[in-house]
Amino acid sequence: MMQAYLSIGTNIGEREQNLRDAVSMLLAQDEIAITAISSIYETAAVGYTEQDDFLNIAVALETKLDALELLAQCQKVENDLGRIREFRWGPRIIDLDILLYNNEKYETESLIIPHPRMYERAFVLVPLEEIMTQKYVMLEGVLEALQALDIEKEGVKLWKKIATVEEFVPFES
Ligand code: X6L
Ligand code: MG
Ligand code: MG
Repeated sequence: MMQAYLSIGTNIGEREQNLRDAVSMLLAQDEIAITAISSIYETAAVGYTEQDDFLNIAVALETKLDALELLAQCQKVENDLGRIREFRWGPRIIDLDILLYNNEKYETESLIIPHPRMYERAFVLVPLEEIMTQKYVMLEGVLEALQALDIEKEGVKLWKKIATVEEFVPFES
C-alpha cells in the first residue's frame, strides 16, 4: 500500500459540509482508505486575498492507486462537488491537493510531488503537523518549514477540533 497526504480547502458556501462531502467521497472509494484526519483550521486567503476565508484540513490515506490515478480521483471529487475554475487562485467550493505520495519525488506536466509550495503555506503545514503527531510519523522538512514560518502560522486558527474520521463523517466509514 502507498501512503499519501492530501490538503483539502474550501471558501465557498457551506464550507464544513463541503469538507465532509469530499472526505465521504474519498471514503466511498474501495481503492482509498483514510488513516487520519486533522482538525479544521480557518485562515485568510493566501495568494489572491480579496476573497472569503478558507477552511483547510489535511488527511492521510493508504491506496493502491498510483499518483496519477489518485490525482484523477481527487479531480473527480472536485468536479462532482461542482467546482468551477473561474480564475487562478480564485474562490473554490473544494480543492484537493496531493502533498506527498509514498515519500517519492514525482514530476510530470500534470503533477509535482511533494507539492511545490506546501513548505511555504502555514494553512497546509499546520494541519499536516497535527496528523504527524497523531500518527507518530515524521514527514521530511515539515517541522523545519513550520519553524521558518512562525509569523504566518499565527494566522491559522483552530476552527473545529476533529478527532477521528468516523466522528467527522458518521455512518459512512
Ligand atoms: C506570493 C505569491 C505569495 C503567491 C503567495 C500562495 C499563491 C498560495 C497561491 C502566493 C500564493 C496560493 C488556499 C488559499 C489558495 C487555501 C488559504 C494557493 C492557491 N488556496 N488560502 N489560497 N487556503 N488560506 O486552501 O494556495 S489559492
Ligand atoms: Mg490548493
Ligand atoms: Mg488544487
